[in-house]
Amino acid sequence: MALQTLDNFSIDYLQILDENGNVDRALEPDLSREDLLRLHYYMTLSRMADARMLNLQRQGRLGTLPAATGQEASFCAPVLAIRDTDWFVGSYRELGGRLMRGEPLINVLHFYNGFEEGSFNPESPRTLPVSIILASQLPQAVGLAYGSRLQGEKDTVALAVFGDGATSEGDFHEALNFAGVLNAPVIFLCQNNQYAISTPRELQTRSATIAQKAIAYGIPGIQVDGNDPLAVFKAVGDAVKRAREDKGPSLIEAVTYRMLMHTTADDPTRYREEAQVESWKARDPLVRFEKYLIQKQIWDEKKQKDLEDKLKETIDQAVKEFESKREFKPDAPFDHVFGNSFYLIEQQRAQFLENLKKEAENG
Ligand SMILES: Cc1ncc(C[n+]2csc(CCOP(=O)(O)OP(=O)(O)O)c2C)c(N)n1
Repeated sequence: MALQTLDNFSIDYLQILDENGNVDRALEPDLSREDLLRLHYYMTLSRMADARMLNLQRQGRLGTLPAATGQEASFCAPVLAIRDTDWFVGSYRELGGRLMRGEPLINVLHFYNGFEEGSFNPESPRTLPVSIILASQLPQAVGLAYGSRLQGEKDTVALAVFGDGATSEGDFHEALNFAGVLNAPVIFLCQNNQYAISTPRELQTRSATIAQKAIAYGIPGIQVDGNDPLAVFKAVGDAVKRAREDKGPSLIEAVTYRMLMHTTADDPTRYREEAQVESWKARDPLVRFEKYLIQKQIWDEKKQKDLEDKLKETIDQAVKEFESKREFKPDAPFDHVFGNSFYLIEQQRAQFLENLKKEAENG
């Protein structure tokens, strides 16, 4: 019997705004001036806050933090495509996206200084806190999306964000499988920033793209230029529309680049060439977006300068406030393990407080 071909597949790549600011008019999303400026505001705030936090960390005024510079389009544009009533289920490299979801900058500063209080965001109860355990947030996103439907919310969706390294975790595959089988309204957004700490994308998976992993789970997958805010917005917007119409989950691979270190505890010069970093500088999402806004005649150099001055003040104010309040309950993390008090956790809390006391006594 002759061999039969059971299936063929192809994966699309989407770019709308190229490195030089040229836009494909046929694909250009119809975004209002207000939305475009909002997106630009948060991308710029994210870039400036990242730089400032890195300085604070180097001065010993902040703990370890992950650098977000270069990935602003891939984590801000998706937030523009969802509603406050949708779930945002991220990991730890979505600074501007979280700020867009209403997280105050001071919370970010508290979190990266080790204070659990930074995770508390009453303004946006559907934004989950930072998740450090890779891919662990993905099955939760499926549960939230599926659960919302079961509870009668007709058009709520969940946006789940993770890195390329997270796709090697079992949780990623379990989440995609469950989402497919349950037809859960989830958008899986992979920020492929080329590295998982020092592991390059090529050593992460033998698949030519991460997007094609969707095929195995029977859901749509697309690769987009992750430094093109218009392409990211369109791909996420299309996936959100499908999810709201009960057409199920999607996987989007946003191809981007981590311009700086993995975290402040990392030295990227040990595993990647400067020439590679330079080549990605030419694809900077902010430079490209500003060219686009200038072409549309809604932006200019003076507005840029005024915005940067204003954001500097906003950041200064948040840092000042952050540094004026440093006294927190040291055992706060024990409060949030379970909804109710649990004796084993209480035993550990008591031991932890006892140890702290001893340390203080011993100087
Ligand atoms: C389950 C698990 N294993 C290992 C780690 C340690 N770790 C933290 S970040 C990281 C790399 C993650 O890379 P990627 O998913 O590509 O995201 P990126 O940091 O590049 O944004 C690793 C291995 C972890 N946090 N969780």
